[in-house]
Amino acid sequence: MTKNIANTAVNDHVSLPDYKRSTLVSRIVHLGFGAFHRAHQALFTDEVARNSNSDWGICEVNLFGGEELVASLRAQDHLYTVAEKGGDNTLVKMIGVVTESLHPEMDGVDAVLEKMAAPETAIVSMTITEKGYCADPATGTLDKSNGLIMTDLANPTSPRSAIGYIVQALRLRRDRGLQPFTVLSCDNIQENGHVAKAVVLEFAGLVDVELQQWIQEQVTFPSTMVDRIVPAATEEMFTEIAELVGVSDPCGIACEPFRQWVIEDNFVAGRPNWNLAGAEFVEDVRPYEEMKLRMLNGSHSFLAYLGYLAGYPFISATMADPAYKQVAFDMMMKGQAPSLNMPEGTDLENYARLLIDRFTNPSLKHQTWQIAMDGSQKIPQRLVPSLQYHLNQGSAFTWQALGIAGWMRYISGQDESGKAIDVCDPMVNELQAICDEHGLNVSVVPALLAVEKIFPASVGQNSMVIDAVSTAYQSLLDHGARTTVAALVPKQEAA
Ligand code: NAI
Ligand code: CS2
Repeated sequence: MTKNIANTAVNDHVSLPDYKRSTLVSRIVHLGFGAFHRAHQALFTDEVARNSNSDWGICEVNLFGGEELVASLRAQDHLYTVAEKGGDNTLVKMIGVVTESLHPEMDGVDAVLEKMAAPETAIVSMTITEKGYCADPATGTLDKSNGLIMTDLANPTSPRSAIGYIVQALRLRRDRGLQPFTVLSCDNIQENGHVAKAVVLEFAGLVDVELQQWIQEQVTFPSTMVDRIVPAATEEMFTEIAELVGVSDPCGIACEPFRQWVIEDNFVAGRPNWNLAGAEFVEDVRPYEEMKLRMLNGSHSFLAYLGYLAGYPFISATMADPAYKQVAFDMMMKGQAPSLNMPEGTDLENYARLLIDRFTNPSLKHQTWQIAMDGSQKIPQRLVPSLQYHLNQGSAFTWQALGIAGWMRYISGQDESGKAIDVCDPMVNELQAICDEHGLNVSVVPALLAVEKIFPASVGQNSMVIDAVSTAYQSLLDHGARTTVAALVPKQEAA
């Protein structure tokens, strides 16, 4: 028998689940057993079980990929470890709240639908990446030209997309006279609950208008702000976790110590007391979401594109460059913060300083390439709304313009030394066709700004935006990313 964390004694310092796992019930079905969920929602739920007599367990589902991960999870009794890596110490926790797992390729589509439609399922939560919502990124409405959506609309009882699964599972519940579940989006999307609701309702309306009405009346879609930096797993990380735990854990994941979860308290069939693990329940999550998406994710994307182009493989490496560190802070405070409308007493400067420290954490190897992925889905959340704010105010949007120019230079598919870039994006074909037509030439800027799925016309067709992004793009061509970023450091600080 292969040794794993379920059948081998682990090192003493690993904090183990101290509750009775056999009493847990799969009340949550989670779509997207990726890196983030393991270190965030599952860990919060585990902590609730440690701090109370909660019976909330999770059935994990991966709709796309990750079959090996699911097989490994099953082999180790659905246990796995999380290593929280601070600057100088690491805490290792074993998570025990995962009760079962399903995968349509391994268990069939119906097994997943039946679990979602089971009477005890109270929440269907999701970390399926921005593209999983099959929404038009600029408007947040259902993208009916999306291949998965077209397939699911033609065959709604055997879905492939997360949206198709949710609608079909809700149809089964309605037909069986069961109460609905809450749909809980935990992805980095502005008003993620509203976007989830919009795409689910629109899809339902196209297959069954009465079902659409039932969902509208019965189902809630609370929005959430989720935060914890969880880089994708690497071989180096697995080796480190094996040393810390005493046995290898193919489902283990490392992350930063910081975590935050702000949730709209609007659940139709109950919820765990995630507040016992530090989550905050609020009436309106929007200001928190906007703060995080613009200050953290906006500057993260900026650092990812301009860092990658400069040859920095990790965010911590870009932060070791004093110019990048300074410009990231300025972008947060001067570029993004002014566009926010926060509750009184929010200290945005303190928040920005914390973000700079988190990005600098040298023990996290967060690849610039990973964050650069799926830019077409991220830029509309992270850079466009603040740019729009500055246009309305008549104020400078230098950082947003350079961030967008960095993305355009990155998706050309060729780095500054002429090496190929592996561009991952659901719109890669459309975007690279535009890039190929123009080559590395500033004429690509208006052509990309005209892609309305990413840039609303009020931004993409605005001559000030076209000029500012073109100037930044030309500088990237003429001088490269490092020099272009350094030129944004205010003179006295550069001296
Ligand atoms: P991951 O790559 O480890 O996992 C992605 C998950 O999404 C997988 O479970 C996969 O099955 C699923 N997925 C991918 N495409 C899908 C589709 N079209 N439909 C349905 N499911 C799909 O990524 P990770 O790190 O777990 O991040 C996932 C999302 O979580 C991010 O896109 C972001 O929205 C959110 N998030 C991630 C953070 C991080 O630091 N990793 C922090 C905060 C939020
Ligand atoms: C990152 C985020 O991959 C990305 O695009 O910006 O996943 C980031 O790490 C998280 O939002 C932090 O909470």
